[in-house]
Amino acid sequence: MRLCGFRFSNYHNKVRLVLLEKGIEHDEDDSCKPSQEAAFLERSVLGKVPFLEVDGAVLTESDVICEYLEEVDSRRPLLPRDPLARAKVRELNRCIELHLELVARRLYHQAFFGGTVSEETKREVEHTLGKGVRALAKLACFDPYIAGAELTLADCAAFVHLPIVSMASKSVYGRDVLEPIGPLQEYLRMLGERECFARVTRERKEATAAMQREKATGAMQREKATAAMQREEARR
Ligand SMILES: N[C@@H](CCC(=O)N[C@@H](CS)C(=O)NCC(=O)O)C(=O)O
Repeated sequence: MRLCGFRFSNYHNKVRLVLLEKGIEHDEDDSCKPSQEAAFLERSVLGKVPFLEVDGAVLTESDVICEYLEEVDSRRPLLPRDPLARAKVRELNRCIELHLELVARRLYHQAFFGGTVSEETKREVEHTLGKGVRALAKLACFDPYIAGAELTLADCAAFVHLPIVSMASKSVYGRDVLEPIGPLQEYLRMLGERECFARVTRERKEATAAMQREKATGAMQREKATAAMQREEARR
């Protein structure tokens, strides 16, 4: 199987964590960026990443991919056996992705990409995030993992998404909306010490640095080209 996406994508990294924690052999194409080009839509129906190529088929949606991995390889389970406990893990996952990450995503344009978000959007997002935070505070156990004594899929989701929600809210509101969730930082630090989690973090940072270098080189090349054009214009 081959995981396609890029290494500073939180959703891509969630699937990587699952693959690595489970010790599933796989290939990775970390050069895939989201696109609405027809050729890319042939590979990923919504033009998003990540997607998993497996036996000539393609699976999209990181949750679907993680659950598929859980079904095909249960040697190192990341979901409890008990149906109710399994559902509680999924409930946590849903809370983190649907009621926190997806909501905070509306701030990323301003928080990370130099854009501006309207005051109305900021207000709406802050209100909705408040509800998600309240829910997460009730659902999370931190005992020591987010769903209890065992590492689960919900830890993989929490590790990649919650720091971004914190960063975005600090940047836009000047406060961390996740602060009321007391043990969160300690919990994320504990997860970060696990070998696979540390690896994904290290490789995310390397990918981000490489992307920034590429951008800087591109900007320098554009500046040089503009300066050359201006010199040429001045000579005419
Ligand atoms: N629900 C999707 C979300 C994936 C997602 O939003 N990926 C981002 C990159 S981190 C993306 O492809 N964005 C482009 C877009 O939304 O068109 C999943 O769980 O896989």
